[in-house]
Amino acid sequence: MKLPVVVYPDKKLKLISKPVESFNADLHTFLDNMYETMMQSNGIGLAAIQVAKAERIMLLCIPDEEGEQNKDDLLEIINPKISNEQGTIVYQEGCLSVPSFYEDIERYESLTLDFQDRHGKKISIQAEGLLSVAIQHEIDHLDGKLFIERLPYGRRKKFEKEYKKLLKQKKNPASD
Ligand code: QAP
Ligand code: CO
Repeated sequence: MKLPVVVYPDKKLKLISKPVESFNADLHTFLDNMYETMMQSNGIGLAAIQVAKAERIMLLCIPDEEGEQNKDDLLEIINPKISNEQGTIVYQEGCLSVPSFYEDIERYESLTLDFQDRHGKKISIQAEGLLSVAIQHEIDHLDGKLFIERLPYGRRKKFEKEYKKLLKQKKNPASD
């Protein structure tokens, strides 16, 4: 089932998500619904708060060299913690909760991620490049933070102006 995506400026996006404690059938159904929502929305990453659940859950499915998303590459990440952050990378980010806006954001180039899978099993991976960027973007969601909050003042102002115009157009498409 595809779930509705919460979009900025909805205040839910500011909530701090809580750790997952039970790895039960309800969690598995929710993860499957998140996957459907992410794929049908053309996303490569999705945090639970983006579908209104304030729990420390995120999905990532990074495209391969051909730009294809394979279910084999799906990462279901629960209760994540990053460490060993190194280097910097600038990447043009977007977000399903901030539709039609993309901006360059600086992140760590590589990191270690510790998390649990859908059964509660502990997993540790190394990430670099786009995967590292995506992990940091999604963990920000779990901490109530959006990528637009990482923009310098001038670019943030420009965003607010453009985004308000866009929301107005969506409300009243006849005004074009
Ligand atoms: C987060 O973002 C991310 O505006 C995932 O109209 C972004 O999947 C990780 C999307 C950049 C790493 C690098 C955005 C789809 C998808 C839109 C997404 C839109 C349709 C964003
Ligand atoms: Co996002």
